[in-house]
Amino acid sequence: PSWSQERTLVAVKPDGVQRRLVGTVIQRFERRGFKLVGIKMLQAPESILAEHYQDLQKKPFYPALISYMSSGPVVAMVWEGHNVVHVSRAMIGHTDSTEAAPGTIRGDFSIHISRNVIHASDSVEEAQREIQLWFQRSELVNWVDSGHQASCY
Ligand code: DGI
Repeated sequence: PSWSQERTLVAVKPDGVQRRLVGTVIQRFERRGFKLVGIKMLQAPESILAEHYQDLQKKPFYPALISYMSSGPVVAMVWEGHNVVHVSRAMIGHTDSTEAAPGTIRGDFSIHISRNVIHASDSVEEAQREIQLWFQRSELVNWVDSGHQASCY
């Protein structure tokens, strides 16, 4: 088989941190077989949030979105693995928690679009842009998978 070594940006949003869901999120990504190559907790500055959500600036919910995302710390992560961008989107579920299927992170832990627990990049191009926005190159760790856990590699 051929394997893509994609990377994506995942962030546990302030409501997810408040609700102690950081470990659950990490566990789901690890169990799926993805590799954590960067992680940090930060109170996101508005400059990062404005760039992160640049496509939504004209939306009526934008001010509330920025205030929610600034309301407490987030845990930003970079995950690596085969088709990680696509698979992460499936794992987090529909943007609107009401439509998110049970078994997805939003479908299991959220009931409202404005408190939907987690972010994951929605395309390979967006992932590259977002990783550069949230992380310095030196903060990403290129560790080699020994094959102990991911026997399929
Ligand atoms: O990539 P997603 O997070 O799934 O969705 P997105 O990039 O379209 O929107 C970013 C975030 O903005 C989303 O996770 C929650 C919020 N949002 C999107 N649409 C609405 C919204 N919030 C409210 N209150 N109402 C919306 O219609």
